[in-house]
Amino acid sequence: MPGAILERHGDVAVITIDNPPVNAMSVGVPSAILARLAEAQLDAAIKAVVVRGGGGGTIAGADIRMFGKPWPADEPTLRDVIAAFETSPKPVVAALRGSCLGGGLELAMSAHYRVAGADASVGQPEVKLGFPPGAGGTQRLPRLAGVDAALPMIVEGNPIGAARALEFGVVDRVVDGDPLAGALAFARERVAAGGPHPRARDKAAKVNDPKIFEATRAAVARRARGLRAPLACIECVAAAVNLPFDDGVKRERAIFEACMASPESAALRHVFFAERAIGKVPGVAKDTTKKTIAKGGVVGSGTMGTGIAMNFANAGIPVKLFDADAVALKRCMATIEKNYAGSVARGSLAKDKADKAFALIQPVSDLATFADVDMVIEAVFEEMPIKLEVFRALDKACKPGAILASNTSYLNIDTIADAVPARHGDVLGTHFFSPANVMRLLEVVRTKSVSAETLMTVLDLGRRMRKVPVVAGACHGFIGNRMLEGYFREAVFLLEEGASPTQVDKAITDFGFPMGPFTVGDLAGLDISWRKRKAGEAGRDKTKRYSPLGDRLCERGRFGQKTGAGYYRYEAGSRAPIPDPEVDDLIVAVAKEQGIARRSIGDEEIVQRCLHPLVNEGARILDDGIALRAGDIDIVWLNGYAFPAWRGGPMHWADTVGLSGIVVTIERFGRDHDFWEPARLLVRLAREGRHFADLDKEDAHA
Ligand code: 3H9
Repeated sequence: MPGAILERHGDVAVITIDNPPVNAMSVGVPSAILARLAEAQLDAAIKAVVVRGGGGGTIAGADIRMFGKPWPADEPTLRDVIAAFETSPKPVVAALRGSCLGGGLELAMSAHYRVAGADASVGQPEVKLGFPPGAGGTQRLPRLAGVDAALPMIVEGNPIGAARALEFGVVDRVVDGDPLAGALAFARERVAAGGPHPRARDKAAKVNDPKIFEATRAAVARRARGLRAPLACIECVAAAVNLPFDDGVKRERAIFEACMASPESAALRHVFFAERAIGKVPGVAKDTTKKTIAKGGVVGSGTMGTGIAMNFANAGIPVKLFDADAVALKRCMATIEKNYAGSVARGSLAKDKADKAFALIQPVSDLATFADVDMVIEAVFEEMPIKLEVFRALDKACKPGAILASNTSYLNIDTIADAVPARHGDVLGTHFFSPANVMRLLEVVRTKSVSAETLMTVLDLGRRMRKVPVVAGACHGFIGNRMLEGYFREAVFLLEEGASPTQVDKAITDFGFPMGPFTVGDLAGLDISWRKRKAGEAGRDKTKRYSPLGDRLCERGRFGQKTGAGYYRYEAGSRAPIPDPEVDDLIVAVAKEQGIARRSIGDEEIVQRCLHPLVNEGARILDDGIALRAGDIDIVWLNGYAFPAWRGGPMHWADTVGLSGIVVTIERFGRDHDFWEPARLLVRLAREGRHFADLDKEDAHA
């Protein structure tokens, strides 16, 4: 039962919040804190109160699982605790250790004083969940720290460390080690000095830069397009400046409640839990023993190998980068050096850290040097015979038990594992996304025979590399790229049927993607998929509709941005897409050739035609067991394909649209178009009136 414990340290009562793992303010916690506080107030020997989080000290704020659910009528709330601390006749000192976030910081700011351990951090991350702080955070933080410091903290939601918090006036003292002793000493000092003890509510919220609100609004409009919560946060902080404290709190609460009820917040809360679920593999214990990855190896010094080697180095792991081609290897090391120099110049990496990481990458031209590495990631050409040859060579070069991973986007990883039968349990796929040192998504592809130990080790390594590792089963395109096929296919069909690249791209960016499919295609290079299509031409189902548009563009040398022309044209040195009449003519000619009568197409159809295939294929991927959860698919799309987070990912979005409506639309499109067959799982869920989220809940309770 979550609660709070009271201990007496001489004349100071210490209330320890006891709700592992993060001391969230779940049902039972506010009432327990209030009960302990009442005990302390009644005890005449107690002169002051210290409050802190149990375990590691973290106080993660309100219990996010409770949002959207009714709070029991007879249970006090966090706001009641805040009011009780603030009006306490005995001074209250918050002792901060670990992360003190959201309602945790709101609680701490209602205390008269705050003492933080040097490793503590404080923040108001609520905006990341789609709402502003709702228990006075937007009123107290600007009063303690000033608006110039508080506004970015609340609008961006990033925590700050103890030193910064001291500088801003959010905490009163920073101590080394456990802050309990420091908080006790501080409490006694304040008791000795006598009252009245300061309350955040009595201060004024000072503004240094008179343009700060205007500038922040403009920055939000640029960076957080489509998001309501950052603007709501600005409004709340403005209330701290313009209204008396109690009115500001009321204003904050009204805005908080409206935002909490928004689809944006539901989506972001879904993402919060989906992100935390990805590390859980059904049937595999979380504490499965992991292998030590102290030395890494990368085979292939192309674009992917370059990025992957940097990932090892960035995680502090020495890595050998192999290429038989000395010139390619030299070029790759120069690229890596340039990448690090770029990060230093942009200010995203300190020079000494960049130098340290670069020094961890050792170019090698002999695979025998891999004898001592714990894990190798192969990133050679995406062709099976070449991959098999590399794996056989690695089998000879590497020590027993070394993990051998293939960075493949499409190939059958089981066939690769079969090439090294003695190492079956040690082989799996690691699908990095380009540029591999930047993109956060990592699909960790299971073979039929991979061991739990290897799988959990690689998930762990992914996190060390600061990636978002998602488990995928072996199939063509795994999770993300398998879903992508329908998206691009329909986008091109829409051009033939009457839309323009600009119209399709705009409908998709209006939905919330940063770029539409044709801008993305031009950026990535149209020639890559063209080569793939040519290679697969013999196996293509000729009974189904096929658009030759992409081929025609490439035949004209229009490979995208790199050739100054693709679906759009580009001025030299510019990445801005310009509509091109030559492409419009080509589209009309191709449509005519295919016997397609062009018509006017609405944005709603564009969104449905491009995004319903994602949902449909996602349902098949779930049904086939390729993804463990619908939430995993969402995480893949948020981190690898820039699906707007505030829509929660394709599967969450589908839940909000309604699965039966999606089935109806798919069936309607199926009457006129090839490829539109509703997935079995989608039909079943729609018939049962259920959602993808219901499957994930079943999985979590299994
Ligand atoms: C709020 O406070 C609103 C207020 O303004 C007032 C309202 C009136 N609730 O991340 P981890 C779970 S809104 C419920 O893996 P870490 C998490 O799901 C809140 N559960 O650990 C996971 O569960 P499981 C504002 C929570 O050490 C487990 O704890 N606060 C909450 O890497 C471990 O989490 C935030 O937004 C929660 N608040 O990181 C802070 N927090 O094991 C959100 C965590 O079943 N939390 N869980 O998967 C975090 O940022 C990180 O969890 C934290 C620890 C940094 C604290």
